[in-house]
Amino acid sequence: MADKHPELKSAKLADVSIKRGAGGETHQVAEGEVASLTTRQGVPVSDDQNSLKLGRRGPTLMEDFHFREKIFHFDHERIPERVVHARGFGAHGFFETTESLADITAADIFQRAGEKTPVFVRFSTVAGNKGSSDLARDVRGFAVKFYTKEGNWDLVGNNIPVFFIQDAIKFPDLIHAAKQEPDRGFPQAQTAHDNFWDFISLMPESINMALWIMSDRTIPRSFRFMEGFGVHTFRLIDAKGKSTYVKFHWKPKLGMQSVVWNEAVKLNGADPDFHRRDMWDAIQAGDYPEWELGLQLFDDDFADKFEFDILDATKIIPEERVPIRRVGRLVLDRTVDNFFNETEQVAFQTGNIVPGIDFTNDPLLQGRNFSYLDTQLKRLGSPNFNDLPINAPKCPFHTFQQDGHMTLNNPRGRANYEPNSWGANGGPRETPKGFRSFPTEEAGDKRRTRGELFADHYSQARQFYISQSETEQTHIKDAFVFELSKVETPEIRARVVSHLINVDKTLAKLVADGLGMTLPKAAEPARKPITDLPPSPALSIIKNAPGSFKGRKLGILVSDGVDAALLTALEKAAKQQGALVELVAPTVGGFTASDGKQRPAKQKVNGGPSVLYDAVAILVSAEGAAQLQQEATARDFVADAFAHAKFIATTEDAMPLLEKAGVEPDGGVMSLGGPKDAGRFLELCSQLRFWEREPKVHAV
Ligand code: HDE
Repeated sequence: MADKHPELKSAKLADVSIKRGAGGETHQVAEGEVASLTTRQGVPVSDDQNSLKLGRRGPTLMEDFHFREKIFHFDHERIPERVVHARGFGAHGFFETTESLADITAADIFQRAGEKTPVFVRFSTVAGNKGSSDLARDVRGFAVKFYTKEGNWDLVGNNIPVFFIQDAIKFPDLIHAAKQEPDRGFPQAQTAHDNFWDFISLMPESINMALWIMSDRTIPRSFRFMEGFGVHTFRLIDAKGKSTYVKFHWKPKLGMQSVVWNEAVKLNGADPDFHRRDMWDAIQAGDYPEWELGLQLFDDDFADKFEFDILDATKIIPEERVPIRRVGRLVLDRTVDNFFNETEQVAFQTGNIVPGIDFTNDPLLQGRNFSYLDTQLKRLGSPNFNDLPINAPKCPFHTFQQDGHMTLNNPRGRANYEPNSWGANGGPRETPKGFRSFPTEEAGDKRRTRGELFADHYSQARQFYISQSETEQTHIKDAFVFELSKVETPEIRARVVSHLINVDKTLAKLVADGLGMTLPKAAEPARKPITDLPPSPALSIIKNAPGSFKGRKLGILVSDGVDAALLTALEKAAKQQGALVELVAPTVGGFTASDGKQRPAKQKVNGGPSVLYDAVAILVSAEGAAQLQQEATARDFVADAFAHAKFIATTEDAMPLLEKAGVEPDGGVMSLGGPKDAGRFLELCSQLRFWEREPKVHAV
């Protein structure tokens, strides 16, 4: 990988020392060439260790401009975090158009197959503050900025294709209810509290989304293993002005995968940065995360026939009804140089669209178009935030906008208005190729109202539920029981269950049983639910498993005396599958394998619990097993892997540790007779989890 900071190359850490002179003054010594430290004015600094004082033990002097500048800047380092999606992680990459869509849209980005457009993508959680943990049960943001040749297009989506509310006017209420309760300032990054479920239970339009957020979609294994959605219906406009409706989908190349709830809870402690680290590591290792862009294209005829309103963001169009056409790929191949510059200062806006793409009247989207511009000004503090390199278009741009805080790009020359009569020196002019809104005819009374079909609140929630595998249905039930058990007001619990009865009676009954309450009366539906929508298998994660362990991580627990040939064979087999391996040992300094060779470990056992891995191998020697049996963290390593339905490889020597951890060997536990079995174990791992075990261990 190219060195991003060649100027620092010659200064190795060990080469730098701080020498303190007899008078307390210091100077830094570095071998080789390094840049001199200066103030922001470029004045070289001789001493960055001591403020300027009157006398050796005297007061600090006001004239110390270097100290004043340094502290002033530090005091102003923070900008307001995003009200929602505060915790995020971004990366650079490209979008490659794989199929020309010239017959459907004039958007420049979709004209030429094979063309690559630079992108910046930011993934996020919604509810937690900037410092919250990655594995919160939450929707994930999936925001993509395409730097196209005709301007920036932002597709600011989520990893769930529906939303909680139908009208943007309810967004502040939704977010207030989800975030910390205002009197106490907690709970952080979780919806398992009264206010959230109070709001949901009073807003039946959110019930479809409630099913989605209680599913495994909200605890993804990492950003690399989740889908993304534009959510709203947009328009594509061709060169002649014809409109086609579109819904945008991102399909992860490695397939979808989630963790189980008990694992998520433990991951938040073991590695609160689990998702951002995963993305960073994958890109650094050259395993570039990749998605395909899929389009669902349809016309007014379909929209008129469809059971739901295509402007209602609480509904999907099942893939089985309108198939997905894959037209491009998104590859993330570069980590940021600086988190703040790029990930924090990136300003996405739904209003950033380009010729050939247009909005619809989805009332949520309309409200978003107002909100994002507003929020960026608040966050970034100047109307010139678009001049930050991460936000500026990569195509030429010319406006008559000028001045304001932090101006970098003022118009050149005399003309700063239009029209003007300065001819060729008069600055930019309008162009017939410029953006044109699709000319829909709009008429009607001015009212606070919604389309009639928006009143259907339960039909698609039911469709989502019946589309899940049995394991996933159990997870949904368990998640409702978990969250509602944290709700202290019994009436709120009952109100949520009263809605679930309209979704699926069995689910409602199971949740009520889990809460130890009797089944309440069903809520009164605003519109009669449709109960015969067919299942949509595309909505299940497990039914669409990739059948590969590629991109996943195998954790191998080792000790002195580990069988070197077996270890090497497992490492090789994992590599062949495109999986990563991490060694976990009693000490991070390493272990001596059976061939007498000393090898380093990546983790000490208490810092590398099995929740960090997708499958584990316990290869400890007989002595290692005897020693580790005494350690709770080693027993947890094994017991958790078992409880989280992971595939476990073991040896006869290691078995006492497994027994002590309560493992009862089943089809997901494989005893390795020798190196020849390594390949078979990795094949087993391609099923990702041994779900048959789950009903027996029931780790929820
Ligand atoms: Fe957002 N949303 N949102 N949202 N949203 C923000 O903009 C808002 C909605 C989404 O990585 C804010 O820059 C309103 C749906 C993502 O920087 C803010 C409504 C979807 C991100 C805002 C919605 C999203 C945001 C806060 C209701 C999925 C993070 C900071 C109409 C399709 C982007 C910011 C990033 C961020 C407003 C609903 C996705 C306040 C008013 C639906 C991925 O402007």
